[in-house]
Amino acid sequence: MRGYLCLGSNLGDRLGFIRQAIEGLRGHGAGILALSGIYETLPVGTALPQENYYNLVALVEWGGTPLELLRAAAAVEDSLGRRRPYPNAPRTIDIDILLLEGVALRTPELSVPHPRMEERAFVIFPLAEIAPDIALPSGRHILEVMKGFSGDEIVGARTFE
Ligand code: PH2
Ligand code: MG
Ligand code: MG
Repeated sequence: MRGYLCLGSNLGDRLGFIRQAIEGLRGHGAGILALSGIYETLPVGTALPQENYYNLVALVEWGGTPLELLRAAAAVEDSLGRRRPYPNAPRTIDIDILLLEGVALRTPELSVPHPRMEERAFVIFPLAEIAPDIALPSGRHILEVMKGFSGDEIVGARTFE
């Protein structure tokens, strides 16, 4: 099945962690079909000041189940030294599942589509770059949702690789 993942890093060598995470996902059997650019974004929902994030969205092909993809993503996070001292703590890498073709899942462990994805400019801007034609879970077109953001949370964007 195809799916979209959002990667984020705001601790240490942010670009390096994003690169290593993509390689790690490949190593766990994910096919990487498309990558957005790297978006430098202001941290959202963090109590204390933090470094800006680097965010990127990837289109992947996955041969296993949604839970197996979640476990693969968690294994890559662990391999890159991810720690969880408190909610929304700075992180070397975060890999979130946004959408999976044909999947609607609500469990304590995994919710797909990602319940907050349409509220987040750091998700919608890179997603729109590689999926400018998709309808989002709400039924709204992605470009219409994008127009609702001021763009202030996006500090900059650059091509990747
Ligand atoms: N991830 C969060 C919380 N806040 N802010 C930005 N800009 N980018 C993120 O990836 C991000 C965030 C929780 O995972
Ligand atoms: Mg996240
Ligand atoms: Mg996460």
